Amino acid sequence: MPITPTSKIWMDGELVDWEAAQVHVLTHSLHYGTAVFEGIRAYATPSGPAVFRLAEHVDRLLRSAKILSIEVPYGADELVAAVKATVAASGLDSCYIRPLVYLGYGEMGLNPLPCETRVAVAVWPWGAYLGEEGTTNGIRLKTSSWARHDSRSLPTAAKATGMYINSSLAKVEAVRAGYDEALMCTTDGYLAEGTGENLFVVRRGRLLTPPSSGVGALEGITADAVRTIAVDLGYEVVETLMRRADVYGADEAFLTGTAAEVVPIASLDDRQVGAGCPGPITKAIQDTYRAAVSGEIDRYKDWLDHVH
Ligand code: PPE
Repeated sequence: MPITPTSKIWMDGELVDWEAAQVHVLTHSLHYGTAVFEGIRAYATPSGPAVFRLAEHVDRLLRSAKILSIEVPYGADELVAAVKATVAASGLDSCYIRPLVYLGYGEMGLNPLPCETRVAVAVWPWGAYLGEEGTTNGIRLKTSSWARHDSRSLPTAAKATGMYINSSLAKVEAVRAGYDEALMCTTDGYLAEGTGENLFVVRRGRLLTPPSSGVGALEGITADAVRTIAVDLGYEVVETLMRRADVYGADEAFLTGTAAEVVPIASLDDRQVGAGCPGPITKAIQDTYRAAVSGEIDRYKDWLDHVH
């Protein structure tokens, strides 16, 4: 999806022109994938643009950095302010927000410890990540031949750039085969997550989701919101290990993520999921999520951090 430039990018403490946000080709993170990042969204609300669960995203960014032994020269409050300043400078009502903590130019070699940490925040307008059609009518999913990386090889709780090679391989395989998205499993064949989304399966009125740390899935902030919404709507949510056939036989299934939001799964490996897409529970959660991020539900107003 092409990026539409906005006016400013926050870089190491100041807002610089979009075109001026450049790095040297010998930037450490470019060579070894030693960076951590976040994906956040700001939404239009009746009281202006608001960032969804900003504090939680900044918290996860700092935790990811800690896991990789990257020292971040800014505290949570400064990063929250940086995100809001970048959104405000864009003049946009809604946008995608990409904070990036990376190791800069100056040192080379695998030891990251002597490297200087740099921080950037960029924002741009981003529509439906898996397409409008997918969001409305459901996506076609394919089980990937690439296993999700094992937590003994990579710290799956960290949202680190290098780890996304795994997701990219799975995505390319799925797209080349004519599917919208890949579903990745552990090396033992348990369902983990999409390339950039968490998984929910609906069976007999209950929501089932894989245990994040057990299967090497990212602990999604959207997934957490969806669990709260589901419980508020009266549905039970259960963490359980599942296999691909559990999706083949599901009543409904959907993916969640900041970029993707709530996306129904129409089929997995060419087996239609449930009776039609989206199913009623998926639809109710999707509608409630959309209303929540738009500031239309009082109960979820704490999730919104207003920019102005
Ligand atoms: N799993 C993975 C692997 C993942 O990358 C994401 C977010 C999630 C689950 C859902 O997490 P959360 O956003 O906290 O609900 N993926 C981000 C990056 C997407 C991209 O293409 O880049 C996102 O949605 O912003």
